[in-house]
Amino acid sequence: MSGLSRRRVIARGLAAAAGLSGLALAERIADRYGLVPPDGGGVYGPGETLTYAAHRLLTRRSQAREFSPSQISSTPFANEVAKPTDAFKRLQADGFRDWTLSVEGMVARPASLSLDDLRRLPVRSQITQVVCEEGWSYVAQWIGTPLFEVLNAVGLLPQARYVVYVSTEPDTWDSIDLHDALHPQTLVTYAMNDADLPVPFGGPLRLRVPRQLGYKSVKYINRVIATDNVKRIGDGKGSAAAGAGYAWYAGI
Ligand SMILES: Nc1nc2c(c(=O)[nH]1)N[C@H]1C(S)=C(S)[C@@H](COP(=O)(O)O)O[C@H]1N2
Ligand SMILES: [Mo]
Repeated sequence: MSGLSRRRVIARGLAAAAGLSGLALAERIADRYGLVPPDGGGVYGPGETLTYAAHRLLTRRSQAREFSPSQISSTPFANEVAKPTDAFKRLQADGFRDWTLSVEGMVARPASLSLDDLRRLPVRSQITQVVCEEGWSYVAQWIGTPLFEVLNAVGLLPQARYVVYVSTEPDTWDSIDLHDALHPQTLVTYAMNDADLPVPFGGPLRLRVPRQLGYKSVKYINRVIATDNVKRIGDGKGSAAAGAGYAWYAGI
């Protein structure tokens, strides 16, 4: 059974067991655990809320699968990206010396971090799979600092519920809830397979969210924004991909 249909069955089972309609169950679970997708009760309606809530309940402590070094793909596939902007090319010509990650929003000490600043934070390396919604995947080693280390460094405020991350690629941004933002496998990644992260794979900086589909792992990030609400950003669906019809929550 595919992950998606398995989740549907689980969600239906939960609803049946509780003797509730989808909407009532979604609301009850969401209320109880604070599991509300940014569009909860809105455009996506109860189906999305229920899938998200059911998946979250079942995977609260789960880790994305990690692989052994011998399983690293010898020919990882870099998906096509938009042509780099002139601003990106200027930064690249200088070895990304001036690349910064701005950390802003609901944080005590907003900061602009260079790649060297990020390299000074605790390092984590993990071998995980990029899984594209189109059906292909590859395994690579990703090296960086957990997003929670960055958020701790700037003092995440208690009101924050989501973390938005923005690419230098126009109209490319996404968001995750705090569960994923603070998860130890969510990595601000600057290296891959023991080398600086190559540009086709998102260099110099990419957020790896290995517990969700590949499109949540946005390349070329230069802004991270902690917020309590994503409704006022873009078209209010929590990400550019969601605006284009993909699920905001893409757990695997
Ligand atoms: N900036 C940016 N990030 C992106 C994309 C993109 O087009 N632009 N594509 C996404 C999609 S759909 C997938 S499946 C993965 C692919 O990662 P890869 O290029 O390392 O295979 O990157 C994601 N991150
Ligand atoms: Mo993808």
